[in-house]
Amino acid sequence: MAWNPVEFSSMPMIAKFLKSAVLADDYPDQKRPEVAITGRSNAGKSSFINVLTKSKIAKVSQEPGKTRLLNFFDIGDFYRMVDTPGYGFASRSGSEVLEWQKMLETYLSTRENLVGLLLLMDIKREWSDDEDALLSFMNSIGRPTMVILTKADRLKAAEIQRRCQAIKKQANVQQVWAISSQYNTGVREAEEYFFKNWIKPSKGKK
Ligand SMILES: Nc1nc2c(ncn2[C@@H]2O[C@H](COP(=O)(O)OP(=O)(O)OP(=O)(O)O)[C@@H](O)[C@H]2O)c(=O)[nH]1
Ligand SMILES: [Mg+2]
Repeated sequence: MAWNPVEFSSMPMIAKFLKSAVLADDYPDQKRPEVAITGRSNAGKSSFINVLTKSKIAKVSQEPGKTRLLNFFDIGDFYRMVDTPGYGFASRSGSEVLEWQKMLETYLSTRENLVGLLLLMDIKREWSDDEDALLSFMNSIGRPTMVILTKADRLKAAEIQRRCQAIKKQANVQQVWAISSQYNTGVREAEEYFFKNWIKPSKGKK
């Protein structure tokens, strides 16, 4: 692999939009490790990418469910972030849901440079069958997932702790991350975790 990871730095890395794709033939090259980001429509995926990169690169939706494509962003020189369309958007037709599922599952299961998935959900929502299906799918293909609880600024500290414990139990995971993109809390910690655990170790894999 033609890239040299550096130590994790607290400096935000410059982000560059690379391309959008639906079909595997249109994905960019696999020269860098990729971290995919998914979650229900309106979960805060694009806001998370923006705060991570201190930019406005990912569009924040006024209208939920607008992103219909896989959007690839280069983050610094080291890795890529892939913003995926939100799921669970009720006004979508059945065939649209199936197309979405096929697009996402194809990407997740065939992309060799995918190092892990960030599964975002609003901290006030309940863990649902949709999140469960995604996490099980990632487990079944042997790729790691981080459960990230967004919009933590809407709750008091004690309630954040309670929600974290409850979702850890429901999702059956060891750890969850509570963040606020609005106030930039918890975001660096989440990035540091996936950088150190997923991106750095992928050095020299290929
Ligand atoms: N209070 C609060 N609001 C947030 C936060 N993050 C996102 N939002 C708001 O939630 C809404 C949805 O945010 P997006 O980042 O567009 O969500 P998304 O998951 O990319 O949505 P889709 O692309 O439609 O799937 C916007 O109105 C954001 O301003 C947060 O940390 N705190
Ligand atoms: Mg979005």
